[in-house]
This record gives sequence, C-alpha cells and structure tokens, in this order.
Amino acid sequence: TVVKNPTAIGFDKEVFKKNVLDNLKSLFRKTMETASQQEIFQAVAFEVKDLIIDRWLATQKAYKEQDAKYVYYLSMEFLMGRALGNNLINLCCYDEVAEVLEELGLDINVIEDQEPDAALGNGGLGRLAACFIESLSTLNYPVYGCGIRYKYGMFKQEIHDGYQVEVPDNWLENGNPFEIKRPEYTQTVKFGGYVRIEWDAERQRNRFIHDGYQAVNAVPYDIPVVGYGNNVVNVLRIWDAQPIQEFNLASFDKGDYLQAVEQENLAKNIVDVLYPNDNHYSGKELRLKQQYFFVSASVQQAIRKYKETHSDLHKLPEKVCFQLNDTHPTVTVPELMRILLDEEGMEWDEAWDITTKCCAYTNHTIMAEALEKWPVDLFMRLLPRIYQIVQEINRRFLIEVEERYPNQYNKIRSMAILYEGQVRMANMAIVAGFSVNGVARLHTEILEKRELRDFYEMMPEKFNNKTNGITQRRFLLHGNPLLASWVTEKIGTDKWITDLPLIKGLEAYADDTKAQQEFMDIKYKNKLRLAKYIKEHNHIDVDPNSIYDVQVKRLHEYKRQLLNILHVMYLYNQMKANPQMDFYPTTFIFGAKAAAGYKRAKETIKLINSVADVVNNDPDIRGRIKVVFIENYRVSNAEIIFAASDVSEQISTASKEASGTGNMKFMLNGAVTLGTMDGANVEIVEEVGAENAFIFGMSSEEVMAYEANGGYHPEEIYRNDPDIHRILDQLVDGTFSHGDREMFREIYNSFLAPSYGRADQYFILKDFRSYAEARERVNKAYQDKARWAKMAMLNTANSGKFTSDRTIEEYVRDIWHLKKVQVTL
Ligand code: 26M
Repeated sequence: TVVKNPTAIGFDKEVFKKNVLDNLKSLFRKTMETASQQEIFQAVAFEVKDLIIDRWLATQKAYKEQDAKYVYYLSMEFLMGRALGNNLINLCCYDEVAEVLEELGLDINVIEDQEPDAALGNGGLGRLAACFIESLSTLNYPVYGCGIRYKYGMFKQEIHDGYQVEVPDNWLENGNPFEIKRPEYTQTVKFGGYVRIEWDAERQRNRFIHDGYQAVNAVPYDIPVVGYGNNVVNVLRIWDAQPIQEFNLASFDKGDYLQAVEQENLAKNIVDVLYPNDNHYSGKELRLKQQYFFVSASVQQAIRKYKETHSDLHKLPEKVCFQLNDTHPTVTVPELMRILLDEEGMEWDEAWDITTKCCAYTNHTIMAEALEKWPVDLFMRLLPRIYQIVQEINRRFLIEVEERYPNQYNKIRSMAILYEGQVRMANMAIVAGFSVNGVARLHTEILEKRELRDFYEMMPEKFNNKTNGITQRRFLLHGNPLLASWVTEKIGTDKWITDLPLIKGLEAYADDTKAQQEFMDIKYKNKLRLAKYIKEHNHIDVDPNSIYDVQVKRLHEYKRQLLNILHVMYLYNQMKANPQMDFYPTTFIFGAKAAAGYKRAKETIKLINSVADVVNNDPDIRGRIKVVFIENYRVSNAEIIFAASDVSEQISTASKEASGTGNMKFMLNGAVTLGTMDGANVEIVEEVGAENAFIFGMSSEEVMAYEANGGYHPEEIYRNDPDIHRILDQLVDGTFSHGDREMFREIYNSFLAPSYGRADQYFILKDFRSYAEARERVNKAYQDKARWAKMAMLNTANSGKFTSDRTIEEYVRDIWHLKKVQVTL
C-alpha cells in the first residue's frame, strides 16, 4: 500500500525488529529459528501494543483535560475480527512492519493469519458496533465500547457431509496480546433476592433495600481501538465475571455454605458463551443475566468516572450518553434509575429527567421473532428492584397515554411496557430514550408508519434515521490493498482513507479503457487469491475467469439463500436440457452460519452443499456452473471474499432487511448489486444509479399488503410454472439427495403445505421469475467486458456515502453531541 504516515514519525524499523526478537526470548525463550509462527505473531503483537500504549495514555489524558463528553456504546456484541493488521494500518506503519518481517524472512500475511478472529458477535449488529468504534476513534471522538468478554465467541462452523457442525471457539486459548486486565475497575453486580422497604424518617420517604441477593464481580478487560493516523486510542471495555471471593469464607463462617457455592456458580457461567442467534429472541434466563451483568457494570463505572471530576449528577447528560445497540442493553434505563434513586437518593422526577436525557436507542430489525419480551416472573425473580422500577416507569407512562388518548385501549395495548405478563424491552427503550433511530431510510420509514406507528404519532421528535456504514480502513485498505493503492494513484490522493466521498474521483475513469483494464486486472488477482483460499479450504477448483456471484451473510429465511439455490437448480435443469445455451460460466459462492437451533436454516445449508455435489460433478455441465459453500464465514475471510466478488446477492424479502452492511462492503470493492429494494439497497441504487445495479422483485409495499391479507397462494405458481414445478419436485424426488426423498421434504412443504405459518412466508416463488430474469441480465452484462468494468468501477466510485465515518458524524450531530479531541504525543 502507498499509505504514508503522518504520525509514524518515531517508528524505527531497527528498534522494532530488535524488540520483536527480545519479545520472543522473554515470552517463549525462543529465537527466530525455533519459534513457531504463532509465537512470532505474539511477539509482534506485543510490540504493536507497545506502540499503542503511549497514544492510549495521551488520549485519555487529553479527554480528561478537556472534560470530554463520552458516548457509551452498549452492545452485547462486538464482531471485531482480527486486530493486528488494522492496528498497523491505523498506526500508519503497516508497510514498515511488513518490511521488517520480510527482512526476518517472514510474510506478514502468514503472521496475520495466526491471529484468531475476535468473534464476539453474530453478524450485522455486532460488526456495525466494531465499525462504529473504529470510526469514532478515527474522527477524534471519545467512546467506550461496553460489552462482554465471552469465553467462547461465535462458534466455528465445520461442514461434515454437507451438514453444519458447531465447534466451540476458544479464542483466548493463546491469550489476547492486545487486551489489558483492569482489576482496579471491578464492579459488583447483584442478582435475585428481595426488596425490603424501610421508612426513612429523616427524609420522610421509603427506602428500598435489596437483600438476600447473590453478587458477582465484573472485571473489565480493555482492548485498544486505534484511530487512523490521529494518535487517538479509545477503549473497548469487555467484562469478565468472577466470584466475589474464590471461597466465600465470610458466609461459610455464618454457616451459609450454599450461598457461597451458589455465588461461585453464578459467576462461572454468565460470560461462558455468546448466544449464536441472529434476529431471534429466546427467553433464556442466562441471556437476561448477561444483559444485566454488563449493563450494570458499565453504568456503575460510567457514574463512578463522572463523579471523580463532577459533583452534580443532574448534569450527567452533558458528559454521558448511553447508546443502546438494539434492545439487548435496555436494562440500562432502570439500572440508571436505580442508581440515581437508591444510591444517590434522588426523587423520581429528577432521576427520570436525567435518565431520559442520557439514553438513546437504535432499532435493528422489524422481524417479530427478534422482539425481546421477558416473562414477568423470570424478570422479577432475577432483578426484583429493577422490576419495581420498570413497573413505576410503566405506571407513569400509561397515565400519560390515558391523558393523551382517553379511553383508547388500543394505544395501551400497543405501547405499554408491561403487557400480558411480559416486559417489552423495545417499548421501554422508546419511552425512556430521547432518540429512536432506524438503520436505513426505508427501515426508519417502516418503523414510523407501521411497526412503531403509535409511538411515532405520540412522540415524533424522538425518531430519526441513521443509515448504516462500514469502515473503509478494514474493508478496502486492509482487505483489498491492490484496489486501495490503485484508487490512491487514480484520484491522486490517499485522503479517501478518512474522507471516502473523494473516491468519486474515480468516475472520471469510468470510460477510460486502460483504467477499466487495470480495475479488472485487480479484480482478477483478488479472484485468484479467493480461488486459492477455496482450494486450500474446500478442495474445490474454481475458475477465476468465471463470474463470482456471492451471497455471504447469516443464514436466515428472510435473507432467502433458498431463492438463490433454487435458482441454481433451475439453471442446472436449463443447461442439462440445452447444453448449448448462452451462459457465461459462473461460480455461485455461499457463506453462512445457521443458528444452532434453526432447523430450516440448517436444512438450507445441506441443500446448498447437496446441489453443489451434483452440479460440480456433472460432466454435462463442464464446469460452467460451480457452487461453493465457504466454511466458517467470518470477518477475516469476508475481507478476502468482498475483494474478489463480481456480483453481490442482496435478495431479502423487501421490508425485512433493516439495512444490510455486507451490501456496502461489496459495493466498495466493485461488486455489482443483484438485489431487492430493501434496506440500504434502496440508497445504494440511489447513489450508483439504477443502470449500475440489477434490481428485481416485489416492493416492500407489495409485500406488506400481501401480509396484511394473510399471504398469497404459492400453489398457483407451482401449478402454472413448469420450471418451478420441476425444481420443487426435485426437492423430494432424490435428484440432489442420492435418491433420498425425505431429506428436503420440509423445505418442499414450506412452499405448499407448511406444518405451521403461511405457505412461502418470504415470497420466494412469487419473486422467482423476476429473480431469474435479473440473473439473466447479469449474465449478459458480464459478457460485455467494458460495460461491466464501468459498472463495477462506478460502484466503487459511488460508495462514498456508506462509510461509517459519515454515519458517526450524523450520530454525533443529532444524538451524541460530542466534541472532537486532538491528541498530540
Ligand atoms: C436476541 C436474543 C437472544 C439472542 C440473540 C439475539 C439477537 C442477536 C443479534 C438478536 C438480533 C441480533 O442481531 C440482529 C442484527 O444483526 N440485525 C442486523 O443489524 C444490522 C446492523 O444494523 C443491519 O444491517 C441488518 O439489516 C440487521 O438484520
């Protein structure tokens, strides 16, 4: 890369080299000759941490001097991926370190490959959190990312006989060279017990005393989040759970042996594992424990920090904003109230005034099954004092609703926080937050007009849109160094690294034959790199000259991987019937993890692999269609995949994908979107122009209209469309299952005779013809090399809007009101 460093001054290659060798000795008692690649990674990473430390100290000092306002980004998930390469990039010494390693006979890519992904997240929501804290650092804004230090992150996926097998992700096995344990900031979090009420004669009011609880210590680990070239280092603070005392002698003395053991057990499993569900709620007690655990620790710490330098908690909103990443951290609201009421002795109204000025909520989904609704009995047993506060919030809110809408019970039914024995977390977040935002324009509109209509009508001023974004430092500069250097050369500056809209300068080259050639040459090299990866990991040969048509994302019915693979079956049939058909060779690439308990999703993975088996090995096809399922899709291989893609499959049922962010990563890397008018696709098309994307399918309005009428009749399509009839029948005639007629029966039934719910809920058959036609347009378009090169280049050129830097500036302007802090060494 051609990144020249404004702040790498002070980086000395020889010193770095010597220190890495010293680290090898002191950490492992080894030399370059005897050390493993993993050990060398550790030695390098420790040295990089050293480069970070001074900037880290300087940043925190600058924040303190300026009495800066912080945003606390509260999230159950941070899908960070690997740190080494991106830290080097943001420290502006990637090339220098690559040279040092080369001089030592090492390949920096191989060293980077030693690092496990920090996969403390499922998918979009967790990766967005990671992009956001990176952008905040790059833009000089103070943030604490607050989360959980899961012992096991997102499971590793292996494919055995076409089926997904989940393998634990022991990511801390070799330690984490970038983290620092901060036992001095330990907080105590209390669960269970009961609330005793005492009369406080002096203040003439009740005091609420939480007793008989079990407590856990929350011990933070700090991970540095380095800004690009600006000396800023923010902190991702993730909490580990520890028993209060290894063996609680105090309670043992009192004969309370069980209490001691229980506290130890409670601490043991809280942070064991990330729930691997994406867009799906399951009312598990342990999940609520995780939520309250990290929220209570984070809020307590925020207040403690504030009080170190301020005496008046009424001014907390001037220095602190809690951003709730979906409803998962919504107990922030009653927890902050608890601290202000019970520990700080405030009156309800003053506590409420502060709380509502500190909390803001982001909604990431309209999928009904993702809504968090906790059973009241579970909630009050685990969090008795918090529950009382929720009741009071609800009681006061319902009085407001009644005043505004007398005798309109429908308003209470839709907006109450406590309803039919459940605590509705989204309603609490909306009532208590001063801001409610969706993550793409269409998504926010759907929230306002439909899902949250009553709230929007009652409090429109809270609602706002923040279209998602991604960091170009990871997804272009690190993931696609060839294209990154080329962009810099073409537009004559590397300023796009922190000002992505400058990439529009590429538009000047859209019709330039030489530039088109260069662009496609880079794409080709990246396709070779992915082909090599696939060969190594899947033992499949793919043709780097074929179209790489890619769908990588979590497996979910609404994302419609099934539509994609059904269409591959259709194409296969076409080609078998007409071997001479006009068709440009295409490699259909999938990557997806299914939630461990999501049966339909797992069947879909098996179907993809089964179709791959048949199609890839059918001599009649002559390699013109290939299907590849990439095992263990994650951030680190995503970077390689985006760089190599020609076609970006964004085919969710319109209205269901809140935004999507993979769509933006593809676009940035010059892949052309084949998609529905859903989520941020709408804005992508707006930026790049409809002629540079392939759009198909029903609109969100059409989908919602059908849904309002109870669905549609897929069996009519099945009866009238012989090609569709055929592929559905092939699910149950053994064509793709070695004669097994039952293997895909449930998928078949889901279209025609579902055992529950509506037939073809996600309108796969309804959109099939339009999808097939769009895919034909893609195939034709690719055959015109110049036209394709232009389209691809225009996608990169028009991706400027989708940087998370823009998104963060909008959050700062409308919600957080932070000030930039300059850091000098
Ligand atoms: C809930 C309860 C229990 C266990 C897990 C969950 C849960 C975990 C993750 C629920 C939802 C989760 O993530 C939702 C998500 O990733 N949403 C995506 O957010 C992206 C960033 O805004 C959007 O781009 C995607 O469209 C949206 O699907």
